[in-house]
Amino acid sequence: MNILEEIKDAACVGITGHVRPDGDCLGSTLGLYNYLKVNRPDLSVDLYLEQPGAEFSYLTGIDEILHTPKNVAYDVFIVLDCGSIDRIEPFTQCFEQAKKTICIDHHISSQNNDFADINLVKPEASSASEVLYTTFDEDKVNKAVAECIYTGIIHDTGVFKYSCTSAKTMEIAGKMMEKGIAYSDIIDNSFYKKTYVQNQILGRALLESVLFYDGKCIFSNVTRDEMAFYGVTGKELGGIIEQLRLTDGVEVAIFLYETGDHEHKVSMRSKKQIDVAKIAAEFGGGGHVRAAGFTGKGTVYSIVNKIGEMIERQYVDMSQ
Ligand SMILES: [Mn+2]
Repeated sequence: MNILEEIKDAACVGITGHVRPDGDCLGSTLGLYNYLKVNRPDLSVDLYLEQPGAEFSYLTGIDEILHTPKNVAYDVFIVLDCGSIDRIEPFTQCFEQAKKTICIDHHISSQNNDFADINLVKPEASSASEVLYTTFDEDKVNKAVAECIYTGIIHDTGVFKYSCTSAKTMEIAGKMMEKGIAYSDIIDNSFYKKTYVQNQILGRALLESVLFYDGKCIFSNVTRDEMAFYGVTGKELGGIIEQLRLTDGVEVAIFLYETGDHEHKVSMRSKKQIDVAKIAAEFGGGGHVRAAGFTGKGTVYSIVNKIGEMIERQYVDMSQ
């Protein structure tokens, strides 16, 4: 796919990504937004997303993101980094009213149900940003676009370390570096940087973590009271699951934070064997084989017990 070809007859284009935008969601949507701004100056482009985190403020165009849907019938509406239409709320009406829709994504097929008119879905790609880049003309990518693509790639690969990272991923990242981006700053400031309270709550979550299933699994949780005490939101708890995953001997890490009465947002990571996307799907969530999540009803222990049973079932299936 060449994205400029796909939209060549369009006068107005809308773009969105998934709810609670992460680095890849922002990198891919803003990457496309900036690419179209530069290479189709005649085009009217709107980008819709929820309010992004402050750590991404260096991305060009981030202040132009719209948070409420316009009542416009777009010639083309493009959804990135999103496998299902129910994850673009509250911008569904823009999608439904559009004359043509395109989805550019990397979620596995059981989660991407080809909901658009044209679907470019590459489950083997590291990130939606990587898939998007393949639709660009290389010589039309400027530094601002390169910063977005690079950001998307480092976030969905955990800075080039998850198994979704391929030689192709590195090649694209290298090309982005050649555009003169401040790659060390991007990695430090958008990925690794933690505020003082984020480090405090990370320390607390690690201190209270529990190993189970012969040390193959670990979980920890943060309550609403604790979040209020430290003055943090769910968005700021991002690094905790990653540190849990790194625990020696652990195959699956689970992190939960309370979002309501008997309701938790649950993240899971696995190293090599367990398919956490499959587990998340059973709870109505989604994600990737090694990184997935869902919103779970019940107490921390009831949710973790259910996940534990599913992990055990996968081990049993593997041994047969
Ligand atoms: Mn992604």
